[in-house]
Amino acid sequence: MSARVLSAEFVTTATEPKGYPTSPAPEVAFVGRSNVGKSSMINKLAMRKKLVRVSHTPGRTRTLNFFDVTLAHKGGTRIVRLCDLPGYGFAKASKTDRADWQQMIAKYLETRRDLKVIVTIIDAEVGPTSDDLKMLDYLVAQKPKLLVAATKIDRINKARRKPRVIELQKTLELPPGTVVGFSSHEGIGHGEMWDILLASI
Ligand SMILES: Nc1nc2c(ncn2[C@@H]2O[C@H](COP(=O)(O)OP(=O)(O)OP(=O)(O)O)[C@@H](O)[C@H]2O)c(=O)[nH]1
Ligand SMILES: [Mg+2]
Repeated sequence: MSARVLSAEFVTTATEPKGYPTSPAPEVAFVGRSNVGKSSMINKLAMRKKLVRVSHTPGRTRTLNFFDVTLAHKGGTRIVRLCDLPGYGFAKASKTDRADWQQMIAKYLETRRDLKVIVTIIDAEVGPTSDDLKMLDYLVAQKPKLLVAATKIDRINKARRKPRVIELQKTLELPPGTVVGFSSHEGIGHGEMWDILLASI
């Protein structure tokens, strides 16, 4: 990994544009099914164990949460803002909750000017669910660059990890290099992810 995390801090929580952070910083958003491992991924990328709360009950994250990570990169310092979004496909959520969620996420993803990359997280072992595919269809039509993280890859046999990432990339019909194998638990893929993110913002 060519970058080194110097510090990470919570910035703010928001549900509407008027609550978004106002200081300029390139932003990366993390979307994915409830419980897929979004918050864990942000902790791993920030090199912090408890920057974001990781939940055992799905559907815990209900708002947009912003975090600033400062990195040493190529002799300079860069700040990247990470946005943790509530997960989709939470079975117990009410219809109204789902509609609120959709509106909150769509408004953010479609209007946020500083948003440079959207990381869609799928479960490496399970592969894309129908909800994931719907989300990806919607996201490829958006402006920011799209990256897919196949997380919990620690659950796959070591020898099968690389072929699985290539298989997922082909299934999703995405260009090579846009699917990254990741594990928050075993620390796989965060260097590669930072390299791609820093090259894209
Ligand atoms: N094996 C394995 N488990 C993981 C990994 N990342 C997260 N988990 C587990 O998956 C569960 C959900 O993790 P979170 O990071 O809270 O998931 P989330 O997507 O933020 O969930 P919501 O906020 O509820 O949408 C927790 O029990 C984590 O310990 C991983 O890389 N490998
Ligand atoms: Mg979460």
